Amino acid sequence: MTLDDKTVEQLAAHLEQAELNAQDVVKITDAHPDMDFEDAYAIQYAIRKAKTGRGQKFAGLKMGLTSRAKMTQMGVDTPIFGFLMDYMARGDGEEIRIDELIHPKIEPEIAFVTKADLRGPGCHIGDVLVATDFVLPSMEVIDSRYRDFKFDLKSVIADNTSSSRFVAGGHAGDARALDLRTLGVVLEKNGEVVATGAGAAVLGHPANSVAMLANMLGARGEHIPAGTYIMTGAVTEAVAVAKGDCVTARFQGLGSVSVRFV
Ligand code: OOG
Ligand code: MG
Repeated sequence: MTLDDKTVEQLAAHLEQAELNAQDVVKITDAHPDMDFEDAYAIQYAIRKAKTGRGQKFAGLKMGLTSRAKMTQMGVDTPIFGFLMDYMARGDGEEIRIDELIHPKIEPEIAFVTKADLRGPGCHIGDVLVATDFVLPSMEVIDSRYRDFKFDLKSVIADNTSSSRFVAGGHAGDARALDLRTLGVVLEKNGEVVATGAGAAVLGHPANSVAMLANMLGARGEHIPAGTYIMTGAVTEAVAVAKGDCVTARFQGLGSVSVRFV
């Protein structure tokens, strides 16, 4: 840690205000070039604490930057994790208000729901498959609070990895019966295909993303509790959306999930 508690709290409030007011800000490493990864997660956890302190409910965890497509698009090369809250969730086919967001992008993701605790270090794909209740098609709407969606790893971790909205739909699948590596994903905007990918884009197998999350949490003395909804990271690059756009992600054998921006 290089930041004191007061600065962590101030930066958390600053980033959360940017989120809640849909107002972009300059990346925090500009003013705090020496901050480290511990500082970055401390700010993210302070935002989470502020939200739960106001009575909002924790809804799940997410991994980010787990695919080459995303790492290349954002110019960073290490997976990161963040959290999801109930107010970020939308149902399949529901609307997302664009005026509540800064410059949203959407990305298709394979989500896992666990039925047993997962603990690192040493968590691997086998542990994840045993502990998985089902997988679910989902999409994440990311909305970096940073100007022009430009950031470095520490800034984006502090900003809760750009988490903004998410939607799950389609039908639940059995992670052990499906070949999650070859599972194809097609992203459509207004009826046109805008991106395609397969599960293997996410760290070779999306279950590896859950294992990595358990190991990252394990290093902090935390674990993934049974019953956690986990988004494993975008299968394709993220696609910008505007008012009026309808977006559908089709997942091979698992149906589709849609949202509309109004
Ligand atoms: C960071 C969040 C990345 C993913 O699925 O890769 C992410 C960003 O790109 O703004 O959620
Ligand atoms: Mg994502």
